[in-house]
Amino acid sequence: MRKGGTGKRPETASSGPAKAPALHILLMGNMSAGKSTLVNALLGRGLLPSANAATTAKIFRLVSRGDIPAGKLYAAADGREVSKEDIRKYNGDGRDQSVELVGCFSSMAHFGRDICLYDTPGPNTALHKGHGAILREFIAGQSFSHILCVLDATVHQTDDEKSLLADYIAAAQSKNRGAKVVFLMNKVDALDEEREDPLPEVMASAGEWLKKHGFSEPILLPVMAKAAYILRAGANRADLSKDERRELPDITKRLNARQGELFAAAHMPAAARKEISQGLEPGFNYARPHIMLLLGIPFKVVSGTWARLVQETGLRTLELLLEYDLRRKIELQGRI
Ligand SMILES: Nc1nc2c(ncn2[C@@H]2O[C@H](COP(=O)(O)OP(=O)(O)OP(=O)(O)O)[C@@H](O)[C@H]2O)c(=O)[nH]1
Ligand SMILES: [Mg+2]
Repeated sequence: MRKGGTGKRPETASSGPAKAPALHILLMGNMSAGKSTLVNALLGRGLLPSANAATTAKIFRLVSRGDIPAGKLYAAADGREVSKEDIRKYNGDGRDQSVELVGCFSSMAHFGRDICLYDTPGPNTALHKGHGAILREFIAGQSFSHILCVLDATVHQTDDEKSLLADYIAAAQSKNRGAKVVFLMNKVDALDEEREDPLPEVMASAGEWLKKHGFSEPILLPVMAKAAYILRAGANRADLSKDERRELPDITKRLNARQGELFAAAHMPAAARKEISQGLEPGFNYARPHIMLLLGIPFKVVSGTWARLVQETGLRTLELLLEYDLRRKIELQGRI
């Protein structure tokens, strides 16, 4: 396992004794489906490498601890803070097969417990045949409470996706009988741009496809990981690239036009839907955060507006679903 770090001491309680994580989330999906972008959205900062090519080359074990400041990541082995550049180097150094980090999914309630998430390489790359083997070996050696499978709405129902379902998701599921499988239909923003299929129809067709491949009554959530990441990183005033900053006005405009459409199109059990809807912000605010910033409106107000926009990306639905399971688990253990 990789240690790494920049030499700075962590200025948080993260250096205290580790608690056993309550959730173990396996994040899987084909190359460029948006797994690492999703993790960056959870972190509120673009720390994990993401690009439109085979990118993640090893297993990233990320423990989320509620008391760590937003946007910070530390090496699990020695508690040293790591930068985006350090992580890029670990990913490319070709030595260890995994990287262990500690950070915080700061928009999620943790109830005093850690959440462990594994970002993995997409197995369907011709150039890096080892990625499939890394993933297979990893699945065989670990136990998971959740299997999150990121599907790409722009390249959906392909042979590669069929083999992802049959060779990897099914393998992880059969090894972890009690694990909850959640499918995320990512990049639904790209579908909208083309104005080809209405979202509910895309989701219905995906649900049928999953059923046909052995996943009956799948939980299936539409998401826009990139928009969620850009909004969160923008709200944290984190290091957005020039292009990402340029995308902000368009993202806010498009999301402002939505009224809970992604949540309505999600497939999930009625009990979870009811509980999640109680955790979502009720109304919707049509103010434009980037304009509010320019007008000098206090940053707290702006970032609250951004949080409501993130809700329209579907990311909050996933977070609340995980919180719901976390709470149930802790209740079962009699610790809440
Ligand atoms: N349009 C759109 N693009 C996205 C979205 N999420 C991610 N992307 C883009 O998809 C590309 C791949 O994203 P990654 O997060 O690197 O994908 P990955 O699944 O981690 O890929 P590997 O690590 O190679 O397996 C990047 O260019 C992202 O900006 C989204 O919601 N919408
Ligand atoms: Mg990746």
